[in-house]
Amino acid sequence: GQNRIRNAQLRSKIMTADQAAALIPKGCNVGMSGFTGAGYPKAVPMALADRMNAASAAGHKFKISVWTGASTAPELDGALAKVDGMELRLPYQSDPTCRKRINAGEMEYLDIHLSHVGQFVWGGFLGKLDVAIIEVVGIREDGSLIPSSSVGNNKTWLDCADKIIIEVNHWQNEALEGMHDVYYGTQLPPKRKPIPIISVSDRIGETSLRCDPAKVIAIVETNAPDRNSPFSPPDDTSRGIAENIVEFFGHEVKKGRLPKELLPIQSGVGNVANAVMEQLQSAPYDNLMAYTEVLQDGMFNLLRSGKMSFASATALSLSPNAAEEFNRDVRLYHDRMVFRPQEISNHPEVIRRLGLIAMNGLIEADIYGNVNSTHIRGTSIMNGIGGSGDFARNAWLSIFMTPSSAKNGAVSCIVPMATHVDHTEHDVQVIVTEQGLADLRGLSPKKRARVIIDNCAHPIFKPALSEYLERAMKYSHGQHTPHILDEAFTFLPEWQADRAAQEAWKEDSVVQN
Ligand code: 0RQ
Repeated sequence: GQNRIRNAQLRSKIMTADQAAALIPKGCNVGMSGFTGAGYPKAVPMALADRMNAASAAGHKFKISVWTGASTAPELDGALAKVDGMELRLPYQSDPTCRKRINAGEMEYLDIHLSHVGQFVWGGFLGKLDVAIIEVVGIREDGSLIPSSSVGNNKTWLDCADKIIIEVNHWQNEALEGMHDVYYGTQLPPKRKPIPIISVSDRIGETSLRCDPAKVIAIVETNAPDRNSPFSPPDDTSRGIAENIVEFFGHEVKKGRLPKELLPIQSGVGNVANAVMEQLQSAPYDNLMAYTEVLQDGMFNLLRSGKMSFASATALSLSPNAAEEFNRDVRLYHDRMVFRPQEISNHPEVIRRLGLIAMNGLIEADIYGNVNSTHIRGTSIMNGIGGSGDFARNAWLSIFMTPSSAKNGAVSCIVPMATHVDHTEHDVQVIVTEQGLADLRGLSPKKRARVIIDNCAHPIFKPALSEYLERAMKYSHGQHTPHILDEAFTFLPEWQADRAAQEAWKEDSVVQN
């Protein structure tokens, strides 16, 4: 512990996770570190879950509100959701138990653009932050904290919380020290100044997180890996999507609309995003750059092979194999990677200035180009909007990618009208599936509908979508964005069951009359 905790005054605060969890009051707001399964606290949340369990066995309710950077892991979201210990969760989650509780109406969830969280807290819109629990690699002599595999909202939590609990994780590589860039120049309006990032690799801040030692109530030492889930190897569908995107880049370069080393890339979470990065490995582009949120295996491999010269992110989200490799060679990446707070990695001003190519997943897109990233059947949350809105609206080129169908072909991901809209037709420039790619730029709604159906829909659903559009273009009251409103959601399998039940009920009541 001595080497990692170099500040003598703070060393006296070392205790067990149980002792630290005992210092967290019931009903408080807790800001935790963690972003896409990286850099989350690994011991105190579980100890807290045990305390909650004991309280509930004794007939008391013990809940807290949990704020993070983004998704965490079973040891945090999973453990707290299992004991029904979260009153409210924000801003992004992807835990199965957590999701179940939210969709059962047992837990509140606030789905916020990831770049907005910091300013919401500073603005006081979310209430007081009582406790911060932050995983770090170590503590410097001056008491500042060396961030671990994600920065997320840690700066905001440390600045705003009344009390701070630090987890020093010995599993995290000490050589991460120096790879972070924590910017301390953000202000609230009307005092804001430009954020001086002109190119992806610019450093504008400090390598550690400032921390007031007087607020530190506990330090807990851990030795546990990040979530590090493996990615599925690219299948035909994700390879098809990736090939369509790479072909499109070639077309754009030929037209002179993208430079030959492309523009800085943002790539979303998940297998499809990872497959696209893998595909770039064999594409004819060099000196690629990334200005993104999450650095997954595909992007790491581009850095390793030298196809990508620099990546800026807020979190490292690697598979176990890639994590092992990164840990072994970390020094090689010191001048090729930087990790920033999420308010900077996702900042609209910087995204717009750098002119990013943003690539994110979706749940469904409608024929006019509205995208649903978050809700199954318009009512159940999947994960959350994450950073997709920060990037989609402000990127130079905004691409959404998806398999054309879900649930083994039972559900079309291209629908007449999205059941929930996260990204409007104005923010979506390109939609791509394994079937093909629709470039929507410059197209009016009816032309967009034609090209989305023709290029992106699965052949099984294409005739019905075409027929819907044709009828809407005959019978819709308005002919700017034609719809047949009482049929707009009939693509949902559930709708057909509901409809059959309704018809049966109608027939019954006619007979009875
Ligand atoms: O569920 O595994 O239970 O079958 O949704 O779908 O196809 O595996 O795709 O992993 O890329 O996730 C939008 C959720 C896509 C993700 C979303 C079901 C499908 C499967 C996942 P199962 P896939 P992906 C920056 C960017 C928002 C945040 C974001 C996401 C599951 O990309 O969370 O973009 N995006 N952040 O079966 C019913 C449909 C469906 C459907 C998919 N139409 N109907 N189920 N599914 N389409 C990073 C961060 O912000 C951190």
